[in-house]
Amino acid sequence: MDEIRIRRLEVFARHGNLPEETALGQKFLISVALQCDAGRAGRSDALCDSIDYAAVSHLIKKYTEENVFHLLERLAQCLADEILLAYPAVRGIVVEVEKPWAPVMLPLETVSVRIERGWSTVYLGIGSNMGDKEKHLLEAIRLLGEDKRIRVVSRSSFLITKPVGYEEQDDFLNGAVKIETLYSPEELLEVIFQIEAALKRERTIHWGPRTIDLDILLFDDRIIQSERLTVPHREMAKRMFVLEPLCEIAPYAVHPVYGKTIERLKNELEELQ
Ligand code: A4P
Ligand code: MG
Repeated sequence: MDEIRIRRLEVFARHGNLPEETALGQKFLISVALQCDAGRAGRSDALCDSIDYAAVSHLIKKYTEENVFHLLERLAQCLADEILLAYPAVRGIVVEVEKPWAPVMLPLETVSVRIERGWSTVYLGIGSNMGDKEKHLLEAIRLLGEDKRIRVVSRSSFLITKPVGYEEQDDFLNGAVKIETLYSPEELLEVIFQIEAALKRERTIHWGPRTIDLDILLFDDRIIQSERLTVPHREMAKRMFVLEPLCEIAPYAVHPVYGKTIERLKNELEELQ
């Protein structure tokens, strides 16, 4: 991907863990690489088609001067967030913050923190089988879109499906949603729990009736297995109520464990049924 770079912008600010650092201030050198598509501006020669590095430099200077943090990690994270939210065309960013006068009492050139952040592409499965099911699905999507760190890109149509697993319950309404997010997978899971709580989901019967269920199906091409999270969703390849809506919006997304497209997984499941 193309990059626009700002190298070692000098800012005098007060970040640091020691009282002297916050009282006296010191020099910080800030570098960023903005990942974006420079092709359009390359053809049009118009600044409105690109990202104005002067404006970004001023944003960095103002933000760094006006805030005070203990850690360089925090400053780097906040700068990444500020820029990614202010410039939707920036897909990803590398931020490096150097502190050449860090009070280490040793002859070093500089200390620094370098981070990479960006928008991840995520597919969510959504389902409801209680009350006004369509309203619950639409409300969940609305709440996702209200979060500034989430952009809802598209959604499938909603399908009526027979319950799988615990069968003594009402039919489901299922769909799939494509989002872009600045959250990590664990953070996104927290957001999902909050949305489920807001829609009064109660965890009673496993695989049982629910006003809303949100599952992370795919998160970029990542494979995650932690205590709280398995991505891609463990059951997705066996479930037509997941593959059918997902195939509608992402037929060529690839399941990173099986190395197959969603369309192919769906066709294979159809043959088994
Ligand atoms: N968890 C692990 N990985 C993930 C992930 N990728 N996305 C953990 C979301 N959560 C994940 O989920 C239990 C725990 O899974 C969470 O605490 C999280 O840490 P839950 O939503 O609380 O419980 P659940 O939904 O009852 O269980 P589970 O295993 O998530 O069930 P599923 O897979 O969501 O299936 N039939 C039809 N036709 N349509 C449906 O939508 N849904 C289910 C539930 C069963 N039958 C259905 C449908
Ligand atoms: Mg679930």
